[in-house]
Amino acid sequence: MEPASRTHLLLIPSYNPGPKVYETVIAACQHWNPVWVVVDGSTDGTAMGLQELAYRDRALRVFLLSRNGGKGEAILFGLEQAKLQGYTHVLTMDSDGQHPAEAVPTFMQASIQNPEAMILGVPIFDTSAPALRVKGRKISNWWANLETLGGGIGDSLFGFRVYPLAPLQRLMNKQRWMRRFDFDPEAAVRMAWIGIRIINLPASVRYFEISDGGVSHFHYLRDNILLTWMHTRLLFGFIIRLPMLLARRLRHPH
Ligand SMILES: Nc1nc2c(ncn2[C@@H]2O[C@H](COP(=O)(O)OP(=O)(O)OP(=O)(O)O)[C@@H](O)[C@H]2O)c(=O)[nH]1
Ligand SMILES: [Mg+2]
Repeated sequence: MEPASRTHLLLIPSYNPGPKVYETVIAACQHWNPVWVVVDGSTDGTAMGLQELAYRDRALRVFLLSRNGGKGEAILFGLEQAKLQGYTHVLTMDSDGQHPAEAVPTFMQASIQNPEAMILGVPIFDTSAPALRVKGRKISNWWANLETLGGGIGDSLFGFRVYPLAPLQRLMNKQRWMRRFDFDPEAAVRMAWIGIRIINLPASVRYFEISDGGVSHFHYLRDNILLTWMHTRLLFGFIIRLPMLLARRLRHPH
């Protein structure tokens, strides 16, 4: 087992991922220590199974939330606990096996060498990725780059990232958004606004067939409405911050 990091934590929010979560979490523990899973009111029996894994693996800790609060809410819970334990950075990873556990050490090293920056994963899709989702991301990325005045967000939706803990927790506590699927894009944009440097690193993504344990909770209509509302409020935030963003751009043209 890896010696435990005291600064960098691997945080996995999890909502009804099905049995795929076990191999995901086992792979995570092979590449990092410590690993925390926040079970976000799951009803698929994985809370029990994950607790059993945690009995056997001291690198793993499992938190159970009794009610489903959404991805962002589960991450915020993890941030609060992590702060109490003295961690300074978290790598967020999905529980459904889509993110590459083997890339965790590279992402953590990038963060250890650049602690003031956030490390954003840029997805490398293979042929398993649905075309509609790949196109949808381009729209979200276009908006995110407008909202940050070309701030350099490589991908706005990909949740495989290392965040400096304190600024992320502060900005989440200041407002009540970012609790569901709006977490990933809004976190990237708001962190860029407060001047957190961005480092983009490639990471492979896999989409699994349902027969192979693939699970998605992305509801096309519901979540596109959520994301449209999110970009609307970020656009207002952008307009208010435009003078600041322009001044910053003039000081540091890239
Ligand atoms: N959808 C959803 N995910 C949650 C929630 N709470 C925690 N999560 C976790 O957030 C991560 C992302 O959820 P997914 O449903 O896979 O979303 P996604 O990967 O953006 O969408 P796909 O590309 O369709 O898989 C997973 O690890 C979930 O288990 C929640 O309330 N809803
Ligand atoms: Mg997924």
